[in-house]
Amino acid sequence: MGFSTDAIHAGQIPDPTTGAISTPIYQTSTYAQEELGVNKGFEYGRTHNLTRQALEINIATLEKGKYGIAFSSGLASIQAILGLMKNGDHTVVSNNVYGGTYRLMELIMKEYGLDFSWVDTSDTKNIENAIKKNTKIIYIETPTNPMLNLTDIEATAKICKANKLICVVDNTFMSPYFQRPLGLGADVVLHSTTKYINGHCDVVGGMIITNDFKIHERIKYLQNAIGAVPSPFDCWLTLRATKTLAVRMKQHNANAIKIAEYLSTKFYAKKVIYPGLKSHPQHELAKKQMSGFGGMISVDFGSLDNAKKIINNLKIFTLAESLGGVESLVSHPASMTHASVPKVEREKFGLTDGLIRFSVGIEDAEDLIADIEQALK
Ligand code: P1T
Repeated sequence: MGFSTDAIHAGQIPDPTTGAISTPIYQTSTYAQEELGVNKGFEYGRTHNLTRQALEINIATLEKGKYGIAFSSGLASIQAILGLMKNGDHTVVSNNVYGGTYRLMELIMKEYGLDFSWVDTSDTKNIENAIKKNTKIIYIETPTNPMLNLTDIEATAKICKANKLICVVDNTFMSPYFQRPLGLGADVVLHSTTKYINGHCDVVGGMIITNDFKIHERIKYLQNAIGAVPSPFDCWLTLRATKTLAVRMKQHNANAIKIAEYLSTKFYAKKVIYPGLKSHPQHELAKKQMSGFGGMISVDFGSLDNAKKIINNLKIFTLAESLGGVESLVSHPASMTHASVPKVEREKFGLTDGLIRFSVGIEDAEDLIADIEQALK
């Protein structure tokens, strides 16, 4: 089936009683059991929920994966992935990832005996060089948040196969509409569904997708054992949102191309970073492994002072954490999403105090450009 047909139909469970076309919100914490040891396969809300199951099948289908496992946030899904490791195991990670991912790995899980190496994975030689005897996982975010660096997924997956490692890809910035890492050889894909997949800034959620039965079994076990599950209502909202994922992504992409090209002509913008621009050092890789360039643009305006002035003067772009919603947002990564990454580490990969991140929404591009134009003035 095509992407939109799957998005609208995969995993949808019509109400068995009435045939309601919208998957019901099974808002229950537990299930009546007929007698001791006899039930309908549903025992407790943390373990089983049909609205959640519908969402898991839906998103797994969009990623062309067999299994989807839903979580109450993107970070909860990353925590579950780290549950594939044991005390003393090592992971190689992209040096630029979402700040919360860095915080969870380096500032929390390290204290529990997990080891991490932070390398520039845009050059896959750095990945090979960082592999140790105790390495278990190669974890890449591509494109990265907020520098939009790409990692070659196919090449990384090959390195993982050769070294018997698990290849994990955070696909949040592209969504399955523009990039499907499992088809390129990755073992595990994860999403902060808070972003493009839900796309309306009204749900926090996460999802893990895999084709590997053993990984699925372990993650499913952790989902129940740790208990960071999404509510039935959040699952229903996200399920409703995936139906329009294709149309939203096309519009995010079309708007972002126009805005990135506009910003590239502006003298104040020291550096405009967008994978769809020919000036992006990995534009060719972007064309190879993605079918679009997405809605995220990062721009270095040279100083904190310039960044502040522009952010404070934007009217349609709202200053807020998060991204990927229909409404355009702007953020200052150094003081917001990446504040837990030490300044010296941030600046190593170009995340300066003058950097602004635009999450381009699906409003009219002319209005968004006019908004930036008046803020620059
Ligand atoms: O916020 P949460 O749903 O827990 O997802 C965490 C996460 C994981 N991966 C990526 C690439 C992300 O961007 C995020 C969350 N990012 C933001 C909140 C942000 O504003 O960048």
